[in-house]
Amino acid sequence: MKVIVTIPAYNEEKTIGRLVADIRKAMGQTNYNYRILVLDDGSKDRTAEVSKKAGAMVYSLPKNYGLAEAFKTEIERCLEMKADIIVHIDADRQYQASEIPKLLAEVKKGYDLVLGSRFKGKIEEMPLVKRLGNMAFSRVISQITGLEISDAQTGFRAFTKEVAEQVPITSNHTYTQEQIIRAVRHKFRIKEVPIYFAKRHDESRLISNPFGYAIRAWINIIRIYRDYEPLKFFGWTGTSILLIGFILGLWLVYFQFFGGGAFRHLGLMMLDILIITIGIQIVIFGFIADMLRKH
Ligand SMILES: Nc1nc2c(ncn2[C@@H]2O[C@H](COP(=O)(O)OP(=O)(O)O)[C@@H](O)[C@H]2O)c(=O)[nH]1
Ligand SMILES: [Mg+2]
Repeated sequence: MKVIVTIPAYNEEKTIGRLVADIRKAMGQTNYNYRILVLDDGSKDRTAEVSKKAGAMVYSLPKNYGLAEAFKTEIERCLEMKADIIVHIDADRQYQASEIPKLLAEVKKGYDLVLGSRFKGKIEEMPLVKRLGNMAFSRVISQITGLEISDAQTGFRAFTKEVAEQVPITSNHTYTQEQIIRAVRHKFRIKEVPIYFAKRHDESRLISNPFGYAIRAWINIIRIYRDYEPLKFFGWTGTSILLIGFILGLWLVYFQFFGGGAFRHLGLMMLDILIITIGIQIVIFGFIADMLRKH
């Protein structure tokens, strides 16, 4: 069984060396055959150099592609290197390398995707906006998958090569959630394990301001619904618009009989026809999108 521990890193020279050492220590106490791969995403500091010195293999992208693209590359590289199990862990030492064997143990028991859950475990510190964002994402994912997921955005997970091969990651905004949704649809076995989440000692690479994060989180939740529940998404939008058209139509009918004739409000009548047409079209979009939906 070959395990590859893979780390996405963007300008993480301060922590990556110690993380690689932590991983070697934790994995050295097991009898897995393992390798460590740092996916350096166009870092401008000494991330690659420090990682190599600490004993990791390094794959450097020529420029900064962002975390989702880096995650796809990680999976490709790991499969090329014939990994049986892939462990993904963030570079900033917020997740504990010492807990990797705990995740691997669940894979050995037969789970295909094992998620380190911060909310089931312990969180040293997490800003409120992020905490709420994470909880909102997890609720949405639980609802879509019908599986109780407490931490859909965790950056600490272990999965088998079958998950890596069969679960395509296509979106660039929600890859953490996408892997879960698609793994459920492929009938893979998923397990959450409580883990410890430490405070980040310098600033987040992903989130520079909490307000921007909150807006992006909402946009992404809407995109998840659009992509994975298109009939509900367009169906509800279209039906709401139809309802407005219907109410306005009722008022016009009332006006026709009791208020001097609807034709005196020709503009409103035309507007109502327009609203109803738009509503119907959006519902039809829903059916088409449902037919073409990403599985
Ligand atoms: N490949 C890649 N990794 C990134 C990028 N931005 C952040 N990361 C890594 O993603 C992980 C999580 O980032 P972090 O800043 O800790 O996000 P937070 O914990 O959500 O605040 C860390 O390992 C970062 O180095 C990026 O643009 N590309
Ligand atoms: Mg972090």
